[in-house]
Amino acid sequence: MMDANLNRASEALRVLEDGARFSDPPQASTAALLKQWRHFLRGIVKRYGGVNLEFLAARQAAQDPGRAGGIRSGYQSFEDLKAANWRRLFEALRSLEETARGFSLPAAREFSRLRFAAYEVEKRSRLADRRAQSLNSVRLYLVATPRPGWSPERFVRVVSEAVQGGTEMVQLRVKEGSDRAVVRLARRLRRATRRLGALFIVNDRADLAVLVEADGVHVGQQDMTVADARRLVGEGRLVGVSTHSVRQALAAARAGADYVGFGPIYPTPTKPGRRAIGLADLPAVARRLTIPFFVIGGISTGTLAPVRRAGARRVSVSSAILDAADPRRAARQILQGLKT
Ligand code: TZP
Ligand code: MG
Repeated sequence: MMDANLNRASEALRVLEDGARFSDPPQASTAALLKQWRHFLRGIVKRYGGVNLEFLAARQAAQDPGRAGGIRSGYQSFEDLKAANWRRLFEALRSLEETARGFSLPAAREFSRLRFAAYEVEKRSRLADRRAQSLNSVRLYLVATPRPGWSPERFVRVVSEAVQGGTEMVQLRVKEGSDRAVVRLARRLRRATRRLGALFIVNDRADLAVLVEADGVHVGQQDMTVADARRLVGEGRLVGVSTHSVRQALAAARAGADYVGFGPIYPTPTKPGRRAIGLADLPAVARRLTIPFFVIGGISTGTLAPVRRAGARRVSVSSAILDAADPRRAARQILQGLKT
């Protein structure tokens, strides 16, 4: 049993390490940790009894009744493969723990510690996968700020039309007004986006994002850090970051952001006073960034062609949709421009 389960556990760890390494985006720190554990696992046995060779001598692979069973079912997805191997790891560690209780309590305790640590890492890794997956098909991200004089009803209607036109993610970006009014508006947008199947993000305020059950929070360079935002919204929600240079974009990814906004590419009235950065850095961002990036700032059907040529696949848009005579049509045309 020791031999079989040591193999089972370290093989599961190897599959999971590769799973983390070849995820999109790669989960480098998880891969490194799983590799450490694989070595640590062998070390436990060495430290408490050094009976590796005895285990090996007891191996009877040829007569193992489990051998005949073979492979009965396939995996539907990469996620299934990972989930199955986490289960295999837990089971093997539990079996090692139970078996070791017969000859070394300290070893049993180490197997148990490893199993509990693994529960946490599974959670971290699979939630990161789910967050990445939720962004996978998002091409058009509406940054929504109510216009002066608009009623909440009108604002929600315009955003809903944009979503019906194909907008897959919506950010509520309100820089003034009472918390109470912002929460009320956020709850309305949450309901509308949920009904229409779009992701919903709250700008700046991680606390409000959690409160209204948004899908995430978006922070700027002067707002709370990615780590702090993550601490508040948890691993089940997205954290996005506004970036204005390649360096900032790479730093955001390293800090654990799920996506970045990159810009402003063109001068924009939505962000007065911020210098446009142009297209020059886009190829580098496209090449070097492993998380999704949305170009932002002056994006409209008229500016899609050059940003696409420079490597952008996803866009954030505000005025070209909110101020359009027909927001649904505006969204549809931008999406079309991205896909053709
Ligand atoms: N951050 C950088 S540019 C920008 C933000 C919020 C505004 C984009 O708005 P528009 O109207 O699409 O240029
Ligand atoms: Mg901000």
